[in-house]
Amino acid sequence: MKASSKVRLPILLSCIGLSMCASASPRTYEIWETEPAPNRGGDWDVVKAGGTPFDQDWEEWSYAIGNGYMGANLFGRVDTERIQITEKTLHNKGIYNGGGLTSFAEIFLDFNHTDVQNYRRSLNLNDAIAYVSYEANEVKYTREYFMSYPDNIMVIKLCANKKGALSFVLRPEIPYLNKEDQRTGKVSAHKDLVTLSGKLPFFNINYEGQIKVLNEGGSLKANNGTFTVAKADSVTLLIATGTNYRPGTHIFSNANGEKLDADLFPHEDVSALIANAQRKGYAGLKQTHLDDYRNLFERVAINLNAEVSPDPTHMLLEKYKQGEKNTYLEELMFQYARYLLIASSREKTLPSALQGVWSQYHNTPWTGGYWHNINVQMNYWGACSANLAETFVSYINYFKAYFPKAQEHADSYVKKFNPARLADTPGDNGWIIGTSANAYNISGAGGGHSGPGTGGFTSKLLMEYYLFTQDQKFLEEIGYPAMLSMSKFFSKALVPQGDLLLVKPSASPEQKVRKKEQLAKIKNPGHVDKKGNYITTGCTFDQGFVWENHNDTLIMAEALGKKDDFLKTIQTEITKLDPILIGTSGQIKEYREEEAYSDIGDPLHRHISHLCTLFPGTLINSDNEEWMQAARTTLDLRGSKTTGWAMAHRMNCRARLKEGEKAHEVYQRFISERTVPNLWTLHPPFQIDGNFGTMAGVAEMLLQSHEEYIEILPALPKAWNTGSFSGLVARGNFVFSADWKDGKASAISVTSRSGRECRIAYPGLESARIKNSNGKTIKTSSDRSGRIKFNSTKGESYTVVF
Ligand code: FUC
Repeated sequence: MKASSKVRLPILLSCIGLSMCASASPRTYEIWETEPAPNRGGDWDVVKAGGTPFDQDWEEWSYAIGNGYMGANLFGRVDTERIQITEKTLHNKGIYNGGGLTSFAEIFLDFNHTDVQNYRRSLNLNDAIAYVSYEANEVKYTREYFMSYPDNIMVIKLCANKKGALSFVLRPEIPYLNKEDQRTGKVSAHKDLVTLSGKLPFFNINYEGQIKVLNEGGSLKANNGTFTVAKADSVTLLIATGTNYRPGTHIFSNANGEKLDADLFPHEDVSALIANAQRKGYAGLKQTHLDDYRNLFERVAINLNAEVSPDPTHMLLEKYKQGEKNTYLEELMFQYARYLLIASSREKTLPSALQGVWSQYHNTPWTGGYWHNINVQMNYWGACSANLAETFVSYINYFKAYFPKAQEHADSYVKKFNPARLADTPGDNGWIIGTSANAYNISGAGGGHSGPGTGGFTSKLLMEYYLFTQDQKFLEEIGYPAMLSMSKFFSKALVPQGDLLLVKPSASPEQKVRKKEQLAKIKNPGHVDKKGNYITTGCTFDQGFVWENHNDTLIMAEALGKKDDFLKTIQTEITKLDPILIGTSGQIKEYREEEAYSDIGDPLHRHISHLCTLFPGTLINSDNEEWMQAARTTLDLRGSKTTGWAMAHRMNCRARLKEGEKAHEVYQRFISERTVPNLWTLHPPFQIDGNFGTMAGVAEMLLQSHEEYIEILPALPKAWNTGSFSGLVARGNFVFSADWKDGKASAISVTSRSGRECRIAYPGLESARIKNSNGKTIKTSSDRSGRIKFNSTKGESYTVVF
C-alpha cells in the first residue's frame, strides 16, 4: 500500500460511518553522521559547570548507549576508538562532599586506519544498537555496539569483510587515578580477559570491570594490561562492570564510611555476567536485547507531519537552527528521549540521574545526582504518558530505600522549625526529601534555597504512577501510605496565620534577590539570606505542593475506601491553604507579599515554581479560567530565554494552557538553542532532564488526562497540522491512538488496560458512536458537547465513529 493511501483510508472510512482503528505506523529512527566524533582531548573548552571542566566532544558528538546499570559513550573513530564507560554506583566524594558520579573506564581501540571511505556511524533507536562502517585498504569494516539490560552486558562486534583483516590494540584505562579522591586501580590482561579493578575510598567502593575478547581467526596477545589482536576475521568484546554497592535502606541510613561492605568484592558477580554472556553467544545476547528493548520502544509510534530527513543529524539540526524547521527533528527528539529513558532507567537499576547513566567526568556537574527541586521529577514526567511506566519502577525502589532516612529528615525538620508539633511516635512526622540527593545520600529540607514543597513535588510522581497504571497493589502498599505520610509531614510544616495555614520557612526554588537595586526595593530585606535566597512564609511553590499532596491523598483514600482519622485533618487543612494569589500585573504571585510581577527576585528566573500547580500539578486547570489566564500572563512575563530544562517546564505549562502554538515555539527554541548534534540537550552543560521534559511536553500537547475528561489533541500547533500517534497513555490506563488531518481528528481509538469508565473530550464527540473490537456499537452517554463516556472492559479496544 502506498503511504498516501494509507493516510487517507481512515478518513474515508469514518466519512461513510465505518469504524477504523487509528494507528501511526512505526518508522525507523536513526541518529547518524558521515564522520567520527572528534576527540580533541586537551582541547576541551573549560567551562565552569558545577565546578568542573567539560569535554565538549563527548557531550556533543559521542553516541550514548545504556542498560540502566551502566552507560557507554561511543566515538566511532577509525584511528583510535574511544569508548567511555559509566557505572551508576561508582561515586567519589563529589563537589559537595556527599558523593558524586564519576567515570568508570575509558576503553581505547587503536586501529590506526587512515584514508577511509564511505564512513557512516549511526545509533538506531528502534533497536538500541549503534553501528560504524567504513572502508580502508579495500576492506569493509563494520562494528555493532549494544547494551543488554536482561544480561547486564555490553557487546561490541567488530567485523571485516576479508579474512584476517582485523587488527587492533585494545587499551583500557582507569580514569582519574592519583586525584584527590584517592582512586586506586590496576588493569591486567590474562588469556582473553582484561580486568580493571580498584577502590574509591570515600564510600569504600570496590569496583571491577572485565572485558572478554573473543576473536575468530588471528591471534591475541596480552601485554601489560593491553591486548594486541592480529589478523582476526571478527572479534566480539563483552564488557561487564560492578561494585560492592547493594541497594537497600542501609545505604541512606548509614554514615558514608559504613554504607558499603569494604570486604565485599564484585569479582564473582562480574565474572558471572561475562560467563553467562559467553555461554549465550553474540546472537543469543542480541536477540534477548532486542526482545527486551523493542517491547518497550515499539509501543509508541508518532508522525508529526514529517518526512524522514535525508540529512545527517548535525545537518538536520543546523538547518533547523537556520530556520528550516523540519518537524521530523521534533518527532525524532521525542523518540530519542524515549530511547534515553529506557537506556538509563530500568527496574533493577538506580533511577536516571541528572545525566542519565553517562558521565565522562572526574567530578560530574552537580554530582550527576537526583536533584529534587525539579530535575529528577522532570526525568519521569513523561514516563507514563510515553508508555514507559516500567522505567519509573527504579525510582520507586530508590524511594523505598531512602524512605527511613526521609522520615528521619522529617523528624529533624519538625524539631527545628515547629517543635510544638513534634510527634513522639516513629513515623508520625511523615517524610521529607530536600533538593540534593544521589545514589548514597538524600538531604532534608528547610531554610535553604528550596522550601519543603520538594517533598510534594516528589510524591506527585507516585500519584501519577498510580493514576496511569491503576496498579492497586502499588496504591495499597506504597502510594497511599507515602501520600498520607507526606500529608502528615506537611501538616506539621504549616503554621497558623489568621485563618490560614502557611508553610514556614518557605522558599521558591533557587529564586534569588541578588542585585542591590532589588534588595533596596523589597519590603522584607531580612528575608534574604547571605546567598541571596529569599526565605519567607507560604510561598506559592510550598503552598501549592501541600495542596496537591493533600488533594492526592484524599483521592487515593477514596479509591481505597480508607477511613484514617487523619483524613479529616487533611480535609480541613486543604481549605486553609489559599495557594493561588493573583497580583496587580495579572500574574500568579510567586510570593504572598508580592504585588506587581517581579517585586521580589529575578524576573527572568529559570524556575517557574509558582506554576507547578499548573504542571505537573492540577490545581490550576480549565475549571478556573481566571487562574489559567494569570498563568498565561506569568509565562509571558517570565519569557522563555532560559536553560534547557526550564524551557521544557514552560513547554508543558503552555500545553496545559491549551496554547499549542506557544508550546511549540518553546520546543522549537529548545531544539535551536539547547540541543547538540548527538541530540543530547544542555542546561548547559548536558543534563538529561531537558530531553525527558520535552518528551513529556510532546505527549502533553497530543493527549491530556489530568482533568475529568481525556482530551485528544488539546494543544496541537499548526506545524503538526496533519499527523498521527499511537500508544500514548492516559490516566486511568487507557492507550490512545489518533490520526488527524488539517488540524482535525479523523480517527481515534483506545484500548482499555484497566476496565474503568472512559471519558473522552474532542469537538463533535457528543454525537459520535463508540464501537468495540467486534464492531458492535456500545452504550455511551454525553453530558456536554464535545464529550462522551462509556464503561470499558479491560483488554478491549474501542473506536470512535464520528
Ligand atoms: C537545580 C537547578 C539548576 C540545575 C541543578 C542541577 O538546582 O536550579 O539550574 O539544573 O538543579
